[in-house]
Amino acid sequence: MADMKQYVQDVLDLVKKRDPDQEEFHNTVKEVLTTVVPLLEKNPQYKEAKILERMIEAERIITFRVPWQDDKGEIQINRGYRVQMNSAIGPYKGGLRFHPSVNLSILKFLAFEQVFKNALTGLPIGGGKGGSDFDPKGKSDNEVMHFCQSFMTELVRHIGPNVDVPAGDIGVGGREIGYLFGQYKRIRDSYDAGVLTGKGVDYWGSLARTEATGYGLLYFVKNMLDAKGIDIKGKTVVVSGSGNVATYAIEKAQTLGAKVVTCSDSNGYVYDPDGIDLDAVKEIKQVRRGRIKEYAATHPKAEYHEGCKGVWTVKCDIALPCATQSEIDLESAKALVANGVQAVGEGANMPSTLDAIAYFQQNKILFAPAKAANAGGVATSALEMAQNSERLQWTFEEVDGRLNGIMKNIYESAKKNAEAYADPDDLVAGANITAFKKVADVMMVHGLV
Ligand code: NDP
Ligand code: 2IT
Repeated sequence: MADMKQYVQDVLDLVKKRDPDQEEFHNTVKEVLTTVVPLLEKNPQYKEAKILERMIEAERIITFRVPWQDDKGEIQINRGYRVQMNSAIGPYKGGLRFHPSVNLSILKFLAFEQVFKNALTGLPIGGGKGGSDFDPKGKSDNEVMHFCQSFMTELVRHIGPNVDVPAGDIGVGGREIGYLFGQYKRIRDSYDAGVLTGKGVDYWGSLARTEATGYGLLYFVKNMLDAKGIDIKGKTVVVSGSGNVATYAIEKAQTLGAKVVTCSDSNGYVYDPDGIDLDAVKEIKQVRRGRIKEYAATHPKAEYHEGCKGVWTVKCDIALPCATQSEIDLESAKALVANGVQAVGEGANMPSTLDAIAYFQQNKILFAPAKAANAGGVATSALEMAQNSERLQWTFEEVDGRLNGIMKNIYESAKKNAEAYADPDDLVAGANITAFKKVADVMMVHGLV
């Protein structure tokens, strides 16, 4: 054990030495590598083949200039990226994030997570991620379109249905995917529908893709609770975010009979003791593209609080972080545990810091890690690719049924490997070991590439 622990430490030191300023990337690599030590012990061939050193180095990283003109005629320059992390088990697959905070560290962390998440789905997709420091907030449709067209004019040469298949993430939804696809099609002069996922259902998008990440999160959490004999019905749930993942997590939680009392955006959160009125949230966020503060104006019993961190001080049985990375730090984890939280399910990518995860685990809180719990979105993207290949569209029920089955499989495989290699309830280790083994074994088969 000491030998492999040292090997992992050496690789972590290497990651830090090469890119000292990439903290988000360091953290995700640390989370994965420290939990796979027992697997490395049993499989010394991975060390001999330097699998870890290969996994931490992206196969390719592209950065590019994105020039565009705003509505005032002023020239704007953003930076675009695509991190093609690992293509062992399929074409690179993963979302695009448009947010001012985007940088290489964040995209490398997201791409690294994506490699293992995608392996967990059991579907043939490798891992990648991309995006830009463009801020869609406050921009007109026209400005968003011009930005997307310029972004795709460069990205087009790096992607394709069998090469790299982007989709949405923060700041990239149906509107952006539409503009990106239109420009791709125009430049390529070819209807390569499978080059992007999250498309509209009238142009080869999959039914249930919009709902998939949030629904999948609840399917996973339900599996985790069922195994402990806990009924989700009647439970109080705290959700952060009010975007794609949060909205459909709230929807499915409510369908399953839970009471969701919060949602948030980057300015603050609303607490509604009657349970969140999801139609109102959809109207504010999806139709008006407004701020969650507006909810309180039409719901007199609801309270709006400035600052998003306070959401974790609301008493609940289940917490579902669905906004962004590092939103639950140790202090927030302590507040949740002190208030009696029973389960945490990560809808966002890496929403809990490493010390927050450790605190949940020490306190025996059921913990559903992001790369397992939010894999329903990308799994359904892979189902969209399958539908595009056969030029057919499956029904909502067909896609949703498959999603439910995929989430059950992910839960069961993570649980099985937690039992075999770690603490039987440690789904972080279980998910990492399941995914790592699959990717590492295929990399071994492919030889030194
Ligand atoms: P959206 O852009 O639809 O929504 C993001 C939500 O999170 C908004 O409410 C936004 O508020 C809030 N948010 C964003 N950044 C911050 C921040 N720095 N601090 C506080 N709140 C913030 O994105 P998604 O719902 O698609 O993504 C949410 C999370 O889920 C991300 O971590 C993403 O990587 C992950 N994810 C998404 C998947 C998908 O299919 N879309 C699949 C798997 C994971 P505001 O409007 O103020 O910015
Ligand atoms: O983080 C994620 O898994 C996503 N943003 C979805 C990626 C995808 O290709 O559907």
